[in-house]
Amino acid sequence: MTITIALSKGRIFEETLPLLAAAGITPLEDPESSRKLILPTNRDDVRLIIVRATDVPTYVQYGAADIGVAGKDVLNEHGGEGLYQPLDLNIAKCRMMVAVRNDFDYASAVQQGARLRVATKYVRAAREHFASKGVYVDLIKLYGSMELAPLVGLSDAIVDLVSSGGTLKANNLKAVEEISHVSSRLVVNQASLKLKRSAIQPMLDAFAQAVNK
Ligand code: PRT
Ligand code: MG
Repeated sequence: MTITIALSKGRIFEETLPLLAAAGITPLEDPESSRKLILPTNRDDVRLIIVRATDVPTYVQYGAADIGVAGKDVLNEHGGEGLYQPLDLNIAKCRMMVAVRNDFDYASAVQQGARLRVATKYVRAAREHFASKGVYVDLIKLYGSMELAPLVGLSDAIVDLVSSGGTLKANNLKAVEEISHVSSRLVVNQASLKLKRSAIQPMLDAFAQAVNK
């Protein structure tokens, strides 16, 4: 019985390493230097697959991976179908915010009932947020570098993730509203949990213990 864990490169991989270690799992290669997409671990029965952050829920939903780690931002856009989400890992933390150019008066625009153009990768979260405020928006779907959109006139505002705030600052943007706090969750394929419980449950317990430390 092999357990496949889906992770994305970068911050999620880095911040998941100590949790894997707590479950006795050490990757034998570093995804930053290896070109392999399937990484062996010190355990014969556990392997890692390296996928795009937005694709983690899809691999787990279809059972191509048994377990994965994904941000709440990503899970909310995916919808979470077929995924058991037992644990908030409290890693890769940031906030989802509305941001505009420093010279844009967001409060007056909203108060005057202006129809705002909002560029974002998080169309679902943005739609829910502005609908709940009763603000009319035209959403423009982007796949990255949202910070550019207000600078070149593509949009009035963006919905993006902010951690240090350095990217907004460097691009003369300001955050004007917080939508949610974001961290990453463990996701588990529901069928895997039933069929491979003897291998998966001890991992979940070890992760939970490491998170609560
Ligand atoms: O980068 P790539 O296009 O391959 O994919 P990705 O951006 O989906 O992956 P990755 O690894 O960058 O992000 C994975 C997860 O980390 C996200 O789904 C979030 O849950 C979480 N996370 C935590 C973040 C950030 N912090 C973060 N700061 N994801 C992205 N950012 C970006 C943000 O979009 C903005 O461009 O960092 C920039 C802002 O950072 P500051 O520090 O300048 O505010
Ligand atoms: Mg990124």
